[in-house]
Order: sequence, then structure tokens, then C-alpha cells
Amino acid sequence: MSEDKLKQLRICIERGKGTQAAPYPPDMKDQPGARELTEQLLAEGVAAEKILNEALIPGMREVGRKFQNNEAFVPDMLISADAMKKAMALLKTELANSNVEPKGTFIVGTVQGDMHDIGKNLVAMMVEGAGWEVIDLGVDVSADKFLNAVEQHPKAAVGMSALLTTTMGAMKTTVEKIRAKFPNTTIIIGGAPVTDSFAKEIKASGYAPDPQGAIELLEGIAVA
Ligand code: B12
Repeated sequence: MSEDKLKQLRICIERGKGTQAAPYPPDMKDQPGARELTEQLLAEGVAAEKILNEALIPGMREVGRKFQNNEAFVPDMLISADAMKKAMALLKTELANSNVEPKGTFIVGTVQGDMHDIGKNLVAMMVEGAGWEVIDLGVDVSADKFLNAVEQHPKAAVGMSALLTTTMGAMKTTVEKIRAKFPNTTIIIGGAPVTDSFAKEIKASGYAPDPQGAIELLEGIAVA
């Protein structure tokens, strides 16, 4: 039962069906959308991580594959992203773990020139759920804005996301700017085009391919 719903949810993300009331896509009219299915799965006791890993992320991955093959276009990615956000808003409360002392502060943002925020939001949400205080600077964040946040929270760790090969350069500039003033700040990076060797090249503290990896990095790397 839950397996069918997970599959249906993955299709909703892929097709951009956010809610039951949404008129798009027409062939899914009146069917439950990402919001309703997520609500039902949570009510059935399915773990938020399972919903994320088995429905939401694979759904988005499929949209990306179609976009790459010219089978889907920017508007398709946008409605899928919107459906994903509707589901993620419901998972956020499940993943947040509010009544513990924060393990540290995590400043996160998508670098300058880059508007992709789904992966960054997931990382923020999971790190918060793991017990960190999260300061989310949003998207298109300049090096100065990152630096400013570190100046206000000098003990914080920093996470940067980039989804475009063209914005990876902004990560380098931002790391340099932070390191010039705060040489020991923990800086972790991620996003589809980013690699471990790129992290080493730009002198970031580490790279992780997913939110769980981000948590492991943050908890493995000592934060002053
Ligand atoms: C949705 C999407 C969009 C949406 C974004 C909506 C939003 N609010 O985010 C919209 C439509 C706006 C968009 C726009 C564009 N996009 Co786009 N987009 C995507 C798509 C389909 C999915 C991205 C996504 O959300 N994935 C799901 C999340 C969960 O995965 P993720 O972001 O990789 O994050 C995970 C990890 O990387 C990691 N992670 C992420 N951040 C961080 C940070 C840290 C610190 C750590 C440790 C880990 C980590 O954890 C996450 C969870 O596992 C990808 C294709 C793809 N498969 O990646 C293309 C893609 C990224 N887009 C692409 C392009 C080209 C564009 C545009 C230039 C298109 C255009 N012609 O206008 C614009 C650029 C706009 C801009 N300036 O940023 C290309 C990039 C190619 C490249 N190599 O540079 C891709 C790869 C599509 C493709 N196959 O060609 N896009």
C-alpha cells in the first residue's frame, strides 16, 4: 500500500502534480498530488527519510534526465520543483528535532548566480534535524554575504551549494574570501557538478554528495 503511494508520489514529482486541486497535468485531474500523498504516507507511519529517498529525490532525478535528453523543459522543471517543495514543507516538521541543545551553527546557501535551492534546502533541513542551528542565506548568495554571516557567527560551519558548472567558480571565490579572514572555518560544499577533488582544489574542508554525508562531515570535522 505504502509502496504504491511512494511510487505515485514519485510520479507526481516527475509530472509536477503538486496538489489534488491543481489543474495540471490535465490527465491527473482530481488525483491526489504530492501534498496529499506525502500527508497520507506520514500518517501511515512511513519515515520522512524513506519518502525523500524513495519518492522525492528519484522523481526530481528523472526530470533532470528528461531535461538532459530534451524530453522536458524549464517549465517542467519548475512545476516539478514546486511539487517537491510542497512535499518537503510537510517533511520539514518531521525531520526537525527541536528540543535538543544545538550541536553548532551551520550557515548554508546557494552560491552567486545559482538559483537552484532544492538540494540546499534538503541539506539545511536534514542538518537541522540532526540538531544544528541552521542559518539559511537562500540562493544567489554573494561571497560578501557569506562572509558577513561568518563575521556574525565566527564559530559556525559553512555549507555551499552549486548546481551549475558555471557557478562552481563562485564557490572558489567565496572560500577564498572566508579563508582570508577566518582560515579555520569548516566549509563544506555540494551539488550535482561538485566533486571531492574540486573541494580539495579550492581548499574547502570537504565535499558530500548528499545530506547524510553533510552531517557526517560536520560531525567528523571539529568545529571550534
Ligand atoms: C529543478 C531544476 C531547475 C529549477 C530549479 C528550481 C529550484 N527552486 O531549485 C529551475 C527551472 C529554476 C532551473 C533553472 C536552470 N537550470 Co536547472 N535543473 C533542475 C534539475 C532538474 C533538478 C535539480 C534538483 O533540484 N535536484 C534534486 C536535488 C535533491 O538534488 P541536488 O540539487 O543535486 O542536491 C543533492 C546533492 O547534490 C547534495 N547537495 C546539494 N547542495 C549541497 C550543499 C552541500 C553543502 C552538501 C554537502 C551537499 C549538497 O544534496 C542534495 C540531496 O541529495 C537539474 C537536473 C538534475 N538532475 O540535477 C537541472 C540542472 C541543474 N539545471 C540545469 C540548467 C542548465 C539550468 C538553467 C541554466 C536552464 C535555463 N536554460 O535557464 C537554469 C539556471 C538558473 C540559475 N541561474 O540557477 C543543468 C545544469 C547543467 C550544468 N552542468 O551546468 C541541469 C543539470 C539540467 C541538465 N541535465 O542539463 N533548474
